[in-house]
Parts: sequence; structure tokens; C-alpha cells
Amino acid sequence: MMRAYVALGSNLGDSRQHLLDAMTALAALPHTQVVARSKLYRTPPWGVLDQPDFLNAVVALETELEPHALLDALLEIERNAGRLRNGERWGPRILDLDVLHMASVTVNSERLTLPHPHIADRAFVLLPLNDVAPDLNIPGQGKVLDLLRTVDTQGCTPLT
Ligand code: PH2
Ligand code: MG
Ligand code: MG
Repeated sequence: MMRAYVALGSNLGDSRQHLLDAMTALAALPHTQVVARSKLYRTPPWGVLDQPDFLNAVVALETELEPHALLDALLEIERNAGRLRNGERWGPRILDLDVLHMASVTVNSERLTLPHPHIADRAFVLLPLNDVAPDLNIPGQGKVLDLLRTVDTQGCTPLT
């Protein structure tokens, strides 16, 4: 079993429902358990500013899937939610599932880089990740709680 952290995002359609359905789908993956869920956060768009606010969350998994098998499973959950991959980079999406980190695994393939190289820059990742793993050290980036202190979380609010 390996601990993995997955980021969830949505800013099209019923984003709250998309995230909750995705958490259910993650829990139903073979050889996989969801062991922690963050709060849902409303976050201002990053990268491409002219798009709706996102909802973001993070789940912690225990999984026997290897990294590329987990990635394939995430892409299938995105497709099942109705995501079409014709949009612009960083543009609006029904559902985005990104592997952030898996135990001590380093991956540098065309399809996947682990740890995710941009965790440290993104309040929309660090805020929910801090809910489930404040003491996690991301190799090459730092401890989640310390990283969170360096980013601008203005405009990010937990859903009640
Ligand atoms: N995802 C993006 C681009 N910008 N901004 C926020 N706030 N949340 C996201 O999940 C997000 C984004 C591309 O994946
Ligand atoms: Mg993403
Ligand atoms: Mg993605």
C-alpha cells in the first residue's frame, strides 16, 4: 500500500457535486481506500484569470495502484464526469484530478511528474493539502504547512 495525494478541481457545472462524485469514484477504485478528505475551497482562478472561480479539494489515498495506473484511473473518472480535453491550458473544466505526490516515488515520464512540480506555487492546492497532511514534506519543495505560509490565500474560502 502506498499513500497518495490527489488534487480535485472544477469550475464548470455543479462543481460541488462533481467533486463529491469524484471522491466517491476514487473510493471505489480497485485496491484503493480514501483515508482523508479536505474541506472544499472556493478559489480564484489561477493561470487564466478570465474564468469562473474554482472549487478545490484534496484527498489522501492508500492504494496498491502504481503511479501510471492511478493516473489512468483519474483520467477515466474525468472522462466519466463529462470532461472534454479540447480546452485551453489552465482553462475552465468540469473536473480535474491531479496526482500530487505518492509516498517516496519520483516519476519523470512524458505523462506524469511526481512529486507534482508546482505544489509550492498554488494556494488552491496547498490549502486543502494542509487539511489532510500539514507535516508532509514534498521533496524539493518543502513542508506543506511552511509552503502554505508563503503563498497568497486571499480570496480562498472554505465552503460551509
Ligand atoms: N486549475 C487549473 C488552472 N487554474 N485555478 C484554481 N483556482 N484552481 C484550479 O484547480 C485550477 C486553476 C488547471 O488545472
Ligand atoms: Mg490541474
Ligand atoms: Mg490535470
